[in-house]
Amino acid sequence: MVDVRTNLAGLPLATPLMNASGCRCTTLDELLQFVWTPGMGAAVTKSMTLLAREGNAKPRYGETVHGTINANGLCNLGLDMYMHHYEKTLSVFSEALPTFFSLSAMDVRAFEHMLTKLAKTQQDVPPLFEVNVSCPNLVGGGNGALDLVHLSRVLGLLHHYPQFRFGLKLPPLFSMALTRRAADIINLYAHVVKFVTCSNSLPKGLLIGPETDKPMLAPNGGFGGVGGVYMKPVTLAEVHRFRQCLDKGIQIVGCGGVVCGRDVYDLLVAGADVVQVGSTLMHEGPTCFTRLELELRGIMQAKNILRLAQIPKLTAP
Ligand code: RRO
Repeated sequence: MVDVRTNLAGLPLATPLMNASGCRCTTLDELLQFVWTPGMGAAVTKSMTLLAREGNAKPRYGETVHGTINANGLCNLGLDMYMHHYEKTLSVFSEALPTFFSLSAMDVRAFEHMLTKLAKTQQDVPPLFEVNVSCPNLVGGGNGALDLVHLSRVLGLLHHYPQFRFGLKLPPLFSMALTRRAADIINLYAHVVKFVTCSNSLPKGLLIGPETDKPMLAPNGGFGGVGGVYMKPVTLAEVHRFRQCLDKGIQIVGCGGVVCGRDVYDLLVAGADVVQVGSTLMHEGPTCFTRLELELRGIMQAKNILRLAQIPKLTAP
């Protein structure tokens, strides 16, 4: 019998599969759907800010057969509402499905506000957070590239909250030189940063609507974050590069381009410990996890691989 159990930052996971933040995880109803669906090992919320946000004007999401584009603009219910949902409902299911928060903020002070609130509350809060330092779609926002100074400041802040464990969601970096620079900084904070998620959507893409002959998205001149099949080779490369540069104690969450069990398996070979699913979850709904788990098990069984740790890993070139 193939065993696909694993862990993320020490939390036991029934499978290495979870949603990508932003995909069907903004409301309590959406998050509860995950609890009832076999195949998921963990879940993460939509990136949340201190105060609720409406997000960008619609249409802000588009789909083709190869993937998706979005400029959602960080629409979310705000930290207080997610804390309420966790305390009242999600924590009850946390043993069956560990659910953690994705945190986002415009600057380090806003991150500090959120973390102070989480640290001071008497309520039950998740032990683990994915910190999103890569939102590509804010109107008038940055260019979607990683800002190493901002990253260092955020890490300096996380260091003051040793009671929590953190992951960092990064944009695609596209080069070994930049990956090394980012990893050198992150490795200094291995006591609080337990995983790196690579990557957020491909920033500033453009897709044209086949009916309208115009950009699919209204905000930002039609530019948005691209996910799905378009991303798979980028994700494999990001995961492979980060695995070579990060301390062994820092896990990697691969995100981008997973459609079938073979895509999950490939990301595990490239060095991912856990795999997130975005565009496929948007298109197919949460039952994609049931299918992906079965397909992954089938591939492992055919290769006579009985546990995830036995999957052969790529070595450095
Ligand atoms: O809400 C968004 O527009 C968004 C975010 Br915060 C993100 O991290 N990645 C993305 O593709 N969209």
